[in-house]
Amino acid sequence: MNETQYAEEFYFEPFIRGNDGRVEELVRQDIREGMSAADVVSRRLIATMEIVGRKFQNAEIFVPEMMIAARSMSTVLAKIKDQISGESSEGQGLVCIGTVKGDLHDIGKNLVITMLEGHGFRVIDLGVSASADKFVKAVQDENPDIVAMSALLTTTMSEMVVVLNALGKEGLRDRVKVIIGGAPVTQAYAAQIGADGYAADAPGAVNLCRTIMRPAL
Ligand code: B1M
Repeated sequence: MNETQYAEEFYFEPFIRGNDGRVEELVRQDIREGMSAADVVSRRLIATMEIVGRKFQNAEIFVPEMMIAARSMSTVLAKIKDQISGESSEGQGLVCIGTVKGDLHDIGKNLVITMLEGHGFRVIDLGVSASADKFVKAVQDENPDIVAMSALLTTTMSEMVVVLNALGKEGLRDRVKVIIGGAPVTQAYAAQIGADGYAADAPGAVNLCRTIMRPAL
C-alpha cells in the first residue's frame, strides 16, 4: 500500500467525521513505529488533506466535510506542535505573515508559523483574509524583516500584487523582503509579480527566511 492509499484507508474517514481521538491514535502509532513528526505531517496529514481536496473537486464530499477535516487537522497539529517545530535558536528576525484578502485557508500558514517560531523567528500573525492595508500597517508599526503571504485560491493570488503595490505606494517596499507561498503559487509567479522569494512548504519557508536574514557573502 503506498502512502496515498494508506492515508485514504486509515486517516480519511476519521478526518471527515471529526474523529480527533482516532486521528491522534493513528498519529501516535506512526510515531511509535519510528516516523518523525515532520513526516507524519507531510506523509499522513497533508496527504489526507490532498485526498479531501480531490474528493471535494470530484463532488464526493462537500464544504461541511472539508471544514470538519480542516478542524481535525488543526487539532492534531496543535497537539504535535512542539515536536514539529524543530530546534530553537533565538533572534532570527521578525516575520509578519497573513493569508491574503478573500482567502480563509489558514492551516498551511499556521504550519509555516509553527516552524518559523520553532527555528527562532518572531512571528506576527495577521490572520486570514488580511487586507493590503493590514499588511502595510504591520510593516509601519512593527518594522518586520520579512512579510510572508499565503494564498490557497487561484482567485486570491492576485491580492499578493495588491499588497506589493500598496507597500510600494507607501514607500515601504525597500524596507522589507516579501515572500509568498500556498498551493497555487509558484516560483515563476513570485518572479512575475516582483516578490523576493517563494517557498513550496513550511520547511522551505524556514530556509528561505534564513537565507534572507543571512545572505551569502
Ligand atoms: Co478550500 N479549496 N475552499 N477549504 N481547501 C482548496 C484550496 C481547493 C484546492 C480544493 C479543491 O477544489 N481541490 C480549492 C481551490 C481551487 C482553486 O482555487 N484552484 C478550494 C475551494 C474551491 C474552496 C472554496 C471556494 C469552496 C467553496 O466554498 N465552494 C472555499 C473558499 C473559502 C475562502 O477562502 N474564501 C473553501 C473553503 C475551505 C474550508 C474553509 C472548508 C477549508 C479551510 C479551513 C482552514 O484553512 N482553516 C478548506 C480546505 C481544508 C481545503 C483543502 C482541502 C486543504 C487545504 C489545506 O489545509 N491543506 C484544499 C485542497 C488542497 O489543498 N489539496 C482546498 C493542508 C495545508 C498544510 O497545505 O495550505 O497548501 P497548504 O500549505 C502548504 C503549502 O502550500 C505551503 O506550506 C504548507 C505546507 O507545508 N504554504 C506556504 C502555505 N502558505 C504558505 C506561505 C508561505 C510559504 C509556504 O509564505 C512564504
